[in-house]
Amino acid sequence: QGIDSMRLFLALVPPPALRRRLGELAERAQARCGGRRMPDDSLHLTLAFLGEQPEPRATAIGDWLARFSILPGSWRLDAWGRFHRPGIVWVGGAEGEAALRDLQRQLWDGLEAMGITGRPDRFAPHITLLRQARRPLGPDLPRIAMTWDYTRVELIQSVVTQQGSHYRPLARTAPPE
Ligand code: 2AM
Repeated sequence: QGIDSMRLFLALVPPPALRRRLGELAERAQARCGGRRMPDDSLHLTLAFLGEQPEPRATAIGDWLARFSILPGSWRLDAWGRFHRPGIVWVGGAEGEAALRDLQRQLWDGLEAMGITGRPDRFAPHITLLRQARRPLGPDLPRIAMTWDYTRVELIQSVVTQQGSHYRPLARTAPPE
């Protein structure tokens, strides 16, 4: 990671009350599955992972995002899930996913118009709670019933350090019209 390049992504960030509830779920999941918990203040839904971008481009993306406002939506969280290779344990849900897919598509249309590549073939909306979990999900995990009402997308820098990565918000979409 060079001094003039930044690792960036676009994400929805849960409001503090939801973040705390997700943090409690992460604690329960870690007791069951092991692995490393995402810090509460890092919990998010990635809409677009941009990878390393030169600093002037980060500024251009931030300016573009600030001129853009999104259609607010609600995502119903009611499911546990797991990606095998990196031992990721996540939460998500089908209700409200279509709107997230539309949002992801719209964001990538704008990013591609700016010359950014990396649009994924598939998009599986999820909130990562654990990484490197070794044990399987089990029936003793709590039932999830939460609603995430979102109104804006943030541009976030992932600063990678020896202690892990931490996230720095750089810009956000305009308030909904
Ligand atoms: P994850 O939570 O499923 O691991 C910041 O790193 C965010 O971007 C994380 O939410 C991570 O998703 C996602 N991310 C990291 N590297 C990625 C990659 N190579 N491709 C797609 N998404 C990535």
